[in-house]
Amino acid sequence: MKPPVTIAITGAAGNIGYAIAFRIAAGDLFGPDQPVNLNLIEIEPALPALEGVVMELRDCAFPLLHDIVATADLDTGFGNTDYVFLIGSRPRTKGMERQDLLSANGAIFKPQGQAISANASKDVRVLVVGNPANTNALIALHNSPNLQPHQITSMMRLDHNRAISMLAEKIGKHSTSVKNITVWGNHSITQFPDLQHCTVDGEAAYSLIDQDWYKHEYMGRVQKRGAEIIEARGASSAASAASAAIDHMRDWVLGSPQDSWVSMGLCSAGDYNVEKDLMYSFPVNCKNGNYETITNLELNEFSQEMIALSEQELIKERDMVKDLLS
Ligand code: NAX
Repeated sequence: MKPPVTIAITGAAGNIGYAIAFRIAAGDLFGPDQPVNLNLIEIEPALPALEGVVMELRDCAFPLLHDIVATADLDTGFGNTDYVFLIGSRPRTKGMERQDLLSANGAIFKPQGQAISANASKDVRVLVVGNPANTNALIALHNSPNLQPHQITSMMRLDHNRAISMLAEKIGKHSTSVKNITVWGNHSITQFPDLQHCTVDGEAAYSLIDQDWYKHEYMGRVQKRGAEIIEARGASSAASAASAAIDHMRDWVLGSPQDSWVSMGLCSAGDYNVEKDLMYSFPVNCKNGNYETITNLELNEFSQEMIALSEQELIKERDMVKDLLS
């Protein structure tokens, strides 16, 4: 057996936290030969509920699960962590403007970035799930002086997986037939599920679908899937979000399938004319513990317009939190 790795999860008593902790402890993240320690982080009022999660984790007697820390203290929670899932965030409440939401979350992700920078292992990898995920990730990044930009990413994998499964369903194929979908941009309704380079069993997706369906049904359904789930379940996506977070981190660390690419929110280096220093979703391949942006795709006019639209939204979000970006 390998020595355990330490994984921190914020918002661990919440919906997604509750779903992801058990899957990680069961070995779904790094496989059946990788023991794990879990550092579960919550706000003070949620610590009693978190204690219940800890009891259940212990009751599973997971062979791979070693130490469990449950805490509201960030220095303790991020101490020596190798992998971090930043899931807990401030939800939008009635009457709250986007600016208020961004500021409220800034108050969370700034100290978390600082605490990760001060306490986590040097090679820590951080995935931000809590919304607005891309801009929260940017705030965390700007407040983590000891981390390199490539160590913090934001989650677009749920959107990516949704885009794959909805296309597969439409064409009557299995999701594994679908390759090279990108969901560009922000985790919001400006995200762009792009089928220009996508293939299904080797055939161009563009030749299998009707452009009208693509632009007027499919895109909107992917973009608004979160709302569709809330309508049906009376609660937001939790198991699928946890699953996507595991997919994202696993691929980042162990490598993504090399016959396709995945979508990840990362700090823009200016590829595809996306302004630098925005957390923006690009197509990437992951290998040897790193991700590499696919930079050579030709984009048609429609794709370019959609990519720029989401970029504009992220620039506005960044402007709203500029006081938090050091
Ligand atoms: P819940 O409200 O069920 O749980 C959030 C938990 O975070 C709560 O237990 C709360 O006490 C805790 N929390 C709040 N502030 C905290 C802080 N400063 N430190 C530690 N914990 C804190 O929400 P849940 O359904 O689990 O969703 C979590 C976040 O994921 C939300 O922001 C949600 O919008 C976002 N999502 C992001 C997705 C993505 O694709 N990027 C998809 C799923 C999800 O909607």
